[in-house]
Amino acid sequence: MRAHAIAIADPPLRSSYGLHAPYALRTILELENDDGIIGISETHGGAAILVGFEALKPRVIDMDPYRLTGSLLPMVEADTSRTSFDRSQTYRVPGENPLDEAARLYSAIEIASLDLIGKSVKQPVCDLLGGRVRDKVSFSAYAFYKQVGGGGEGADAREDEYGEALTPEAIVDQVRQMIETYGFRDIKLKGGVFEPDLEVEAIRQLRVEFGSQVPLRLDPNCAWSVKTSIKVGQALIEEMKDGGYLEDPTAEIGGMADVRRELLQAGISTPLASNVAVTSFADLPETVEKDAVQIVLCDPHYWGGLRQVQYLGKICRTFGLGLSMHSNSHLGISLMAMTHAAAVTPHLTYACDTHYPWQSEEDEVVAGGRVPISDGCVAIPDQPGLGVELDYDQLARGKERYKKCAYRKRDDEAEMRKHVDPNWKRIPQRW
Ligand code: GKR
Ligand code: MG
Repeated sequence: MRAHAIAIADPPLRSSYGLHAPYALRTILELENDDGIIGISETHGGAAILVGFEALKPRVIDMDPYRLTGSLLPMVEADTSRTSFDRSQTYRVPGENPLDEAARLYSAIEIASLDLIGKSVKQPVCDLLGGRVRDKVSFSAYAFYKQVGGGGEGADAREDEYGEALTPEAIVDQVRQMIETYGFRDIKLKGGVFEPDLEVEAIRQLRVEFGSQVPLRLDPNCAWSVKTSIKVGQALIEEMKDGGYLEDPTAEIGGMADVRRELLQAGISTPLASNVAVTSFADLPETVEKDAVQIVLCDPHYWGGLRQVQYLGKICRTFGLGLSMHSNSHLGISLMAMTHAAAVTPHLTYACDTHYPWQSEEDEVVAGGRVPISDGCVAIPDQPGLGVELDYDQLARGKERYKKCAYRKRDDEAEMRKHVDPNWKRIPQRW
């Protein structure tokens, strides 16, 4: 069992959390069996998760990858804690919430085990899990307000492919560029950066430019009060029709339920989605009872792996909820795990999120280069396992970057102060 800490260039993207740092931290996990077959996975990065993997080593070494459920699943099943923080974010410090860490660690081990099994029996991961229900998986264009510049620093700086985007017009240009390159057919805008009226304007301009065939999502990561969320919901009735949604407008299950109730009373049925208020199975009973969220955003990295995403799909279907997929800055191994998860989850009702267009070829650790996205989709390859292998030279470069990088956890607020506004403070409910 080998966990490799890497750093990958990440452009200065904005959100209500602050600003992305020049490097995003990731971890690449390798599990090697007695025959020398290696299974791989990719997950959140930084110092804390490495400590978690190290602590698990004695339980993982000599484990049978076919018997993962019996050996390690209790880690995930114990994950019944309820928290109000955004667990889709950075890996947390060990001890702060051990149950939350458990699902993340288990996910990475499950995915690497499935890759290993797939490679040993020569079957794609999705076909080990009951078989694919789709051969390709749709992803959405993920637009961000953005400062000028590409990712990386100094001699390691990357091209600024997309340029600055701090106005509605620049967001439209960014999305056009992304759609021209990748063929996406859905659009998500990360909001919570500017006055809600300006973000409403950006969504309106996206609708005018791309038409009603292209569903739109807006996600301010809880930066709005209940009142503001309702105002935005009212302002975007037309734009959110036809497969769109408002994602985490406000904080907490109770807050989301208030927004939903008020919108329904006003005759507005725009669905609410979440990867902040709802991040674990333990959140589902209250969510369903209060009709707080109509779409859950799964993510194999922190919901406990691919099988847990399949279970989540079934639960969502049972309770009449939709299912979409969350993402964070990632490389091709994560993209393939997300694609396989989506391929074996029949009740996936929306295109998945991906940050992949924001990462660059120079940092990809997948042998042969970046995973192709065409017509907005990633195809399930015929190769066994996840369908990708590690490029060890590229991995070594990623490890070098990690060594040089000054930080060991994500801190978007600090980056915002450093590069944009020395007095900036994250205000969880800014508007
Ligand atoms: O990359 O800044 C970001 C996003 O805000 C990310 O961290 C979120 O977890 O994309 C995510 C989301 O949908 O909330
Ligand atoms: Mg979100």
